[in-house]
Amino acid sequence: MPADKPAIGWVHLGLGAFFRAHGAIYVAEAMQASGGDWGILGVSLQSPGTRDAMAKSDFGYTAVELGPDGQSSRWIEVIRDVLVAPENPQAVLDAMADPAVHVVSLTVTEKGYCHNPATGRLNPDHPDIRHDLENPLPRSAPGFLVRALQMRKDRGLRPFTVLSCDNLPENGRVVRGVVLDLAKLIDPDLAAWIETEGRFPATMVDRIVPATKPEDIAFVATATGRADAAPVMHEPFRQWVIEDDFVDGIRPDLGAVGVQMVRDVTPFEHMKLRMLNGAHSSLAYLGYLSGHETIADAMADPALSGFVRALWRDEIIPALDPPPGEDLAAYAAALAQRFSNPGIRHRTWQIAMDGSQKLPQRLLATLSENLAAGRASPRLALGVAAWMRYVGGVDENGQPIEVKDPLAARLRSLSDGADSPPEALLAVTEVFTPDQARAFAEPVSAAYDGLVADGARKSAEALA
Ligand code: CS2
Repeated sequence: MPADKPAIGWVHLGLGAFFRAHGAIYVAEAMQASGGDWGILGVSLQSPGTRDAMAKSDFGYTAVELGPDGQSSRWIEVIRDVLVAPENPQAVLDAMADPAVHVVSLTVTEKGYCHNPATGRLNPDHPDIRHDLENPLPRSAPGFLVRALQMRKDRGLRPFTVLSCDNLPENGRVVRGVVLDLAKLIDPDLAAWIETEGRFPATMVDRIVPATKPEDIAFVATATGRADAAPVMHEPFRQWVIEDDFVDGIRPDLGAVGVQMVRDVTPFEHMKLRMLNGAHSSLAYLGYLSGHETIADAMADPALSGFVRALWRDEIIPALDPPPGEDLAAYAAALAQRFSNPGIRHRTWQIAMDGSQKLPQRLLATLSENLAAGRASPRLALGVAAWMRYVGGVDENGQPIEVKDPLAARLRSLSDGADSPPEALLAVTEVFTPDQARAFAEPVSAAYDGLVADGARKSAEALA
């Protein structure tokens, strides 16, 4: 690499398309605007695919913006290197313990936190956590954070800021909680140091970034004349709201490039998780069951777009406090446009993945608050029931569904063996709290029966 590239100051765990199309671009722009050594070291926690593809172009990549009326491409150079954790976990720890590194960000998806989604606490029986308790070379994201912080403490260094960029409610508090829970089991003094010196700002991240498909790679080669094995495809919109609480205040000048640096992320995060992601998951299950391949296809169907508009208006917005400067009706209208963007081929099947980890923050919190306030919520109940039909593993034409979820096998057997699948699934405590199971029994069972009798499309249309 030429010497004029910035030194590494930031490590990212879980280097997927989302971070490369969102956080990495903001960091690159912040360096252009205000300087600083914020080159990024990417870490893949599982497989070498991204590293191998990116290495061919010295870790530069194309970011393609897919607008409703056409595309534009940019070449992004901010990632300096990519490590594959299972190949050499020590090299990852050494990089994280480097004094020049000040921020470690994560996109490891909901399940990567090894926590119980219903409670937000570390699951000490998770196989990777059990491994990480007994071995100094970790496998899990919490394990890497704790062991690297331990090295920094032992060397007399300051901790790095831990920046969760996953779609979890209070993601800063969740990652802090799992790190502290694990550190306590390893070394209480370490846990006490992290508790007082560590910083875990909460963030709200937003940009629709469908998985890169083989035809996208071919498209980029034709459009740019450059063979790039790892381009990212994204919509024009982007938003990043960050709680401004970094270790010793050290961070790139993100505020200069449109990142909202705020004191309290919670209202932004509720708005985004419940309105964007809640609607996405509802459209994913109802859309898949209705035979729609992508979100844009589902939005082109008046039954589903009418359903989702009514879901926002009557069931989600009434339960939200608008964040400063945001108008929720306008936000919903903008979401409808973003979802309808025909340039974005975001598969319902992709969003349907890992529902057991996503449902609590996307749909269940709103449903419980509405029921407690006496607001009937047939659309939220239908979204939950559609998830139940989906994890049953058979579509409305009797064809198998390839369900991807850490709990897939258990959900399937509970559903198969039950007289009432909704009742059996409501008892899964990783997803539903006992109070929710009680409160949801009637509306979710009614919605489920409707799905069995009438199918997803008709059920949605009746609520459009
Ligand atoms: C989607 C999100 O895959 C999913 O579950 O709902 O990835 C969504 O596209 C992003 O959160 C948008 O910011």
